[in-house]
Amino acid sequence: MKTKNYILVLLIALSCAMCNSPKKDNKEAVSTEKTSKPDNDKHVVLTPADSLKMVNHSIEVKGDVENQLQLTVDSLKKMKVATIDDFKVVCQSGEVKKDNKVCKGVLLRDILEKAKIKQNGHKDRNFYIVARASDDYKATFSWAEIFNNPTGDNAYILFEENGKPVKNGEMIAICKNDIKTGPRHVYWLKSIEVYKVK
Ligand SMILES: Nc1nc2c(c(=O)[nH]1)N[C@H]1C(S)=C(S)[C@@H](COP(=O)(O)O)O[C@H]1N2
Ligand SMILES: [Mo]
Repeated sequence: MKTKNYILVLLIALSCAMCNSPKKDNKEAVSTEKTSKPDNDKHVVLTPADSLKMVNHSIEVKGDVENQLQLTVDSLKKMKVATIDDFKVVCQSGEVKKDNKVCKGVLLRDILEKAKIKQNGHKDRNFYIVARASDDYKATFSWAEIFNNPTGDNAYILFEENGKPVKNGEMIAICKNDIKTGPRHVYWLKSIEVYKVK
């Protein structure tokens, strides 16, 4: 009787141990494909004709705003224009893509104040702002960065570089105090979109 019980306990223990053993077939899911990945990091150079198709003559300010705006270079020039000195565009890779001596632009904050974010009381502060380009490249800002942080004094919509109209579209979104300025440097700018965090 005693040995029978002993064998029973042993069998139960053994089957439990087997249940907890790691599954072998998980291995496949971890395997990575190194060869077939598209190279999303490359900087595509378009033909002048294709590049021209990306140009917008105005940018739309839309989303959770009281006043939808269509802004042109001319309308930006009528706002408070700032001069930005020595602005470098540095890619995530560390490569310097552009080294501007002087730029002109308007604070993103001034534009958002003109559009008036639809806030429901002073605690309603969880908004994100997307600067979107024609090629669907985009950069994101937060309400707190723009209205309650030094970044608000450094995020601009540029229309002039070194005394000339900007290249690659007519307006560029930038954030001067970013560590790498390439990522939030949005050329072919098409819209500034305000959304509430759901
Ligand atoms: N519309 C748009 N803006 C963009 C990009 C892009 O692909 N499309 N590339 C970004 C990157 S990764 C960098 S480093 C800078 C400079 O890129 P450039 O070398 O293509 O000018 O612009 C940024 N702005
Ligand atoms: Mo980049």
